[in-house]
Amino acid sequence: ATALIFDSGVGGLSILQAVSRRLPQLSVVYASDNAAFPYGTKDADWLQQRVVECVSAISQRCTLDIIVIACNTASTIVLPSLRDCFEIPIVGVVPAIKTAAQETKTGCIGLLATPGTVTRHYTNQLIQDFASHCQIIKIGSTELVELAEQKLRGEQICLTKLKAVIQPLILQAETQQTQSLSPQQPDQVVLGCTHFPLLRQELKQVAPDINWVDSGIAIANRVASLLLTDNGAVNYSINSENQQYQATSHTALFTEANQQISRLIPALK
Ligand code: DGN
Repeated sequence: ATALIFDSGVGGLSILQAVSRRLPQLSVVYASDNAAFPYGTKDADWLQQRVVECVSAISQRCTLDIIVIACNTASTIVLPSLRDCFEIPIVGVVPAIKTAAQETKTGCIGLLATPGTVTRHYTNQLIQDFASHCQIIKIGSTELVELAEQKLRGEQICLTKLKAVIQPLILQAETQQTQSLSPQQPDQVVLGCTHFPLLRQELKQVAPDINWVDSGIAIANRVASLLLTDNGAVNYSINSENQQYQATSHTALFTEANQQISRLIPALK
């Protein structure tokens, strides 16, 4: 069996990493629509059509058994159209609001995602359904997405830039600390963009008291449950050449990114 893992850029590699750990021998096609990067600022209707077009084009070139939209920005709008077009399982990645809302001790959680994701109806519905008892600080940032891309290109990351983006979360924490009681301090922050777990080390460095919550392991478990048979037998083929990279623009970056991600694995826990 072959899984497609799809994102606008390198963010989906954080999902690929979790999936590959759970199912080490799964054959994976990682596809990046880097010609249309970044997705976070694109119009929702345009994006919906674009993702369906890309996935359709890939599915004509390889036989797919499961599709993982490893992008929150796309998943919050495109899953119903994809399910209309394909009969194989479609797994989407959406912000782990439910987990953060369950884990918070302070009653305040953060959502760090793209400008698209923080404003989507889908996201607001998640908040209403699972976190209506929490205070939420939402930050939509394209800058962090760029920083993650830079990191995977092997470039130096500017921590001052990163800190400036997440300042509302830290400020909140610092203000509350000085007042010594902290019912509204964000202790759980959702990484609602698949690029952001790639910056986990830097985020921890800048805000060590925050627990950064992502969906990687949950997605890997979901993929495994869809690919493993009821008695736990492996329902996918073993393939030594089990990862390939495709992109709508040049692909060199992805070969590099893949090497980078191997080096990052210990840091990503
Ligand atoms: N990695 C994507 C996400 O999870 O939303 C979006 C990145 C982008 O293209 N802005």
